Amino acid sequence: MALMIKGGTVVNADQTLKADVLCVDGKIVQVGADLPVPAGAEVVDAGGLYVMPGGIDPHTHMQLPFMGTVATEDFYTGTAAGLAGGTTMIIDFVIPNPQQPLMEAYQTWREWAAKAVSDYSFHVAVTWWDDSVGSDMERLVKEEGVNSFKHFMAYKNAIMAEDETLVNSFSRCLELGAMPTVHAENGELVYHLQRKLIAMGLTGPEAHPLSRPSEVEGEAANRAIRIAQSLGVPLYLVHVSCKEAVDEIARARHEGQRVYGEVLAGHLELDDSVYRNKDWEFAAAHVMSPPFRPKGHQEVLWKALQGGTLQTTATDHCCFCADQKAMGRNDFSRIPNGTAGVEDRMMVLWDSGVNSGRLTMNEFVAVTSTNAAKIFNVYPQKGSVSVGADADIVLWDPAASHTLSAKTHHQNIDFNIFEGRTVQGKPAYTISQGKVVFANGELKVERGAGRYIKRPAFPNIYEAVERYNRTHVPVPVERD
Ligand code: DUC
Ligand code: ZN
Ligand code: ZN
Ligand code: ZN
Repeated sequence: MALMIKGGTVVNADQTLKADVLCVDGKIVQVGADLPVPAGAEVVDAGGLYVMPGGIDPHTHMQLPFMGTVATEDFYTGTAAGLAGGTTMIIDFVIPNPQQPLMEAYQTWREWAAKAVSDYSFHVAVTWWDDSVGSDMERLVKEEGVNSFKHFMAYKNAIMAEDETLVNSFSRCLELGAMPTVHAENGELVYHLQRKLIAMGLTGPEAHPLSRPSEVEGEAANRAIRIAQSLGVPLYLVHVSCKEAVDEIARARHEGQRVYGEVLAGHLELDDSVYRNKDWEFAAAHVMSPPFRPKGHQEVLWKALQGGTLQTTATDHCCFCADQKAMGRNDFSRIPNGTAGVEDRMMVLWDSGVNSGRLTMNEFVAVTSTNAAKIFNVYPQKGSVSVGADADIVLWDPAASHTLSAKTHHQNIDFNIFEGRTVQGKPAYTISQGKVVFANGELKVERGAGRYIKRPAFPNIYEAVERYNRTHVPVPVERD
């Protein structure tokens, strides 16, 4: 099957050029000016459009069982919504219960994800520790193509990783050539502050941000970064939401540590006033962790993304509807945490990033796709419009506008945190595996067409780490 993308402007992270793109059997086989159209090829007119690598959302939670309920968006509806927004790959999270074998949880998530309509991959969470966890990590890296392990430093009495788990798992990541990642919030402090606020009679969603202030994230970010430094392992921080965490990452990077940071579209755009809205349902719909931050943090996050302290953008897409949020009517700490965005992320980033002049188009591609592909080691199979890459492409119309709304979005949730916002710039076509799957506002997806993408361990980073360790061997003092 051949697809010719004719007359567009190819925008990659590293260059922009006028070129046609020929896709055959799911791969890009030619990029160049005035390519002849092979007999029988489908032709898409990309005049006036930007031909960019499809977005990669490195942080989603489809159909996650969490806080006594299950996220409404499943792998079918969620990957379809992603395609409608130009995102052609997600990296979701396998989250084992404490004491559950990692391999068992991984198999469950693989079964759930078999209905996905776009390509996907998995990070696996390490929520507890014994030697069997270390063995499962080895199998996941060597046999299953999992090269990143997530650690929740929050959610005490559930999935929180204690320091013992962090140290053992980070150390195992180093041995295996895998990337440790953290949700950085001090779960002990969150638990303490939640109980204190409730005892004071603060039971509504306005207490949610007060129970997880930015210093709680700063402490955990610093702790994870220092543990990674002590062990000599790289580290990726998911959903960096505040100045305190940005400062820790910037400091570590200035000192030569390999630390990476992700920011969510929501944290860039919204502030904590949403939690003080008079409408309980509106406020509760925004409950996610880390929470939206006081005004001022958003600009720090934008500057960190522009300056390279943060490299990737994501959504933490985790959908709970009003009936589920209502579980926390009398206690904000029981409101299921999560907000949506897999469909909205690229449009919001383009509108607030490119239209405002904060990001060049190339930088937009880097932070929505290429950097995630590089950090999670699927580049240039993903994150690049180039010969040999997967034909996961978005044809972007910079002139078209679109109003984000729960009334029209494809996400399986009754709320949109960007409700009513009109953005300029949106996908005209989304192409997955060389097929047009979204055009003129219509999805044409096939259940189960998405493929599980293996991500090999990181030889480059880890060879450098090993060389460094070899040249910095501690020497005992000779004594008589
Ligand atoms: N935060 C959320 O808001 N939802 C899912 C998990 C998380 O860390
Ligand atoms: Zn998280
Ligand atoms: Zn998450
Ligand atoms: Zn519902």
